[in-house]
Amino acid sequence: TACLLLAACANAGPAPHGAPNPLITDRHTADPAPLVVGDTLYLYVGHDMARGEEMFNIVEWRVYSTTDMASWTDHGPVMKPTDFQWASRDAWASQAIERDGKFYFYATVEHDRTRPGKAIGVAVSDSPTGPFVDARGTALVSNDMTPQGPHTWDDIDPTVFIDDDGTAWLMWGNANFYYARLKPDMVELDGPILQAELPKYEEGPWVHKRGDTYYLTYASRDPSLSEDELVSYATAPSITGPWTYRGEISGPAENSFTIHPGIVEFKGQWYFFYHNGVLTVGDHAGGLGRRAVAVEHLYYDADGGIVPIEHTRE
Ligand code: FUB
Repeated sequence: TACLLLAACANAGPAPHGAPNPLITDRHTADPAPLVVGDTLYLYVGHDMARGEEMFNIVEWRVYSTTDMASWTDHGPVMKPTDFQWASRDAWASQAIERDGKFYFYATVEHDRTRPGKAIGVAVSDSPTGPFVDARGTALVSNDMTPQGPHTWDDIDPTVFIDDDGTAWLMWGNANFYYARLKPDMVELDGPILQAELPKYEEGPWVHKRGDTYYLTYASRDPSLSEDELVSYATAPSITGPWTYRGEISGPAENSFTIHPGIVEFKGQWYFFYHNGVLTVGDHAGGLGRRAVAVEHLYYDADGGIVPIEHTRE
């Protein structure tokens, strides 16, 4: 159905990007977050360990690196949720960014029992491969800071961006899309938490800039197209919007319900990272809580639109 809906087909032939999909085959990995540092691309992922019908059991974040997109080095775990002393479990989506020679890692976790629900922590390291250490001792964003009512897991999926003027922004959210300025120290919010309306918004925002245009890519849902998440995007003339919806760019991920975009330019080529549920590891078939990260080339049309992306397999 993905092929019919979006011209985005799984299993469409050899990957044209030199990277064999799935990228990591010895364990299940989810929520890929790429970061380019010099001539190396680092990829932060959650380590999926759900068993049976369990929804998710993501025990740690790991980082991999490549200089050529073909061979990948496993640097091991960079952090686990309880390295944030105030957190209890659930290494959900993350993203790292560099500022002034330090690396800041924003990550979703389950708060401890004093404040049930998801929260976002920030950790810091001198190296992209960690180890990362909690930079605050408390959550950067937690359930009591956003107007979510009974929705206790809307504070998930941070994406972080430093604008050309040096201002840093954090964006996140499930069902609601939130954003806030960060202080130059990168570990405190600087001003109110704001909200923007994005059509069919579900979760997993990722922001990038190309030329003068800001791109906000996110997991979306439209039951008239698919029961599973798709990837949609909007563009804007500034990081604070106004965002113009531009459509869907990626069909559902095979066998995983969720899809989670991560976009970077590396050595002159744009890449789209995502996850799917096609990988079997040992006795454990792929699925909702056993995902596998993958990558495709990303292209823009003459109007700056993102060309719909085909999912490939090795
Ligand atoms: O991996 C756990 C959650 O599933 C993420 O936070 C969402 O983006 C979805 O991928």
